[in-house]
Amino acid sequence: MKIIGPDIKNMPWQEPEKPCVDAPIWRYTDNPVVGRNPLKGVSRIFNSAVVPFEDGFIGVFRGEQVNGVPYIYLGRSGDGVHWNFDEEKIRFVDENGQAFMPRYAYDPRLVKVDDTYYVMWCQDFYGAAIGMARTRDFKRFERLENPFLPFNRNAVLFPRKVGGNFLMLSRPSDSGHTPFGDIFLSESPDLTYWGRHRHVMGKGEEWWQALKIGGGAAPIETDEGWLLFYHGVTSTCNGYVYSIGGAILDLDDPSVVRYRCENFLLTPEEWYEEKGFVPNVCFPCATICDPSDGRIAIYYGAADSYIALAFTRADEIGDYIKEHSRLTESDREIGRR
Ligand code: BMA
Repeated sequence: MKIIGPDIKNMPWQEPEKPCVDAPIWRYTDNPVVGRNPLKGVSRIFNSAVVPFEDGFIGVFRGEQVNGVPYIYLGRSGDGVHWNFDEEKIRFVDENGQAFMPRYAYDPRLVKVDDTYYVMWCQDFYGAAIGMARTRDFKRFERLENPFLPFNRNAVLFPRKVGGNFLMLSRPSDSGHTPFGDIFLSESPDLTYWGRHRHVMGKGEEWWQALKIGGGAAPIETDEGWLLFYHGVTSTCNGYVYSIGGAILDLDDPSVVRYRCENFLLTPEEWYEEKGFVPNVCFPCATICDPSDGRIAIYYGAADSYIALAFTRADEIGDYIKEHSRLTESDREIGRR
């Protein structure tokens, strides 16, 4: 499996210390890369997204303020591992330059399409819904119309248009802790009007993803389809457990799932995943990839308290997903009823 996109030579990377027992994915040995109380007024940073920018990396970070309200903070890094955060949260403006701040904002994703960077997050729009903004320079962040009606979460744009339209995955939900949820796909010619909604994949038949799923990192374009790292959730007597799953969507019609791994790729095992504000959460929000040799770094929120990094290679993870693929009827269909 070959990744399609610009080479990123200086991406964060570490070879595995020992061979992987199951899925070919391994954690960074110095995890977590962002710890507690990272900023004055912010107790935890987690569930955040990064992209290559200029000579290094830049990202939008979910910062849980000490009053409990989450907002999005900008962070910069030379190596993708050590991060410096702006002390002030990102202040959005509307198209006329007037302040247009959401009441709260969390779980941001960050995706470059052509020469523009788009931020999507979850916010209050009379209940949990998707907010969206664009920037070219990471100085001015212009709010766009909210793409979807409430309630919805986990929106993530594809890194290029398909068939002339922007594509976005999202997970319709309720306004609470949502004990259900499938991934859907929507199209837009202009990022204002969204339609042609399609069902992509439902909660899985396997226990680890049997409650709900949600789009994670932006899909990675490969010669075999869109490689998607998503989160799958199960419900236990002691609460939800969030694991990372993998699927490959059709390149031309991503509402069709080509392969979907029946095994989780990563599940809470380390102290920073099992112990924290919300225990047992691995929540992927971004990847950085180097197409020249297939290296992939996955950024994931851990236990709603930290940011952690895991690594894999496109050909190895692609083979693992294909070898362990188990599709349902709703995965195979185009998702229109
Ligand atoms: C989800 C979101 C995520 C969070 C997860 C586990 O509903 O709120 O931000 O990581 O729950 O608490």
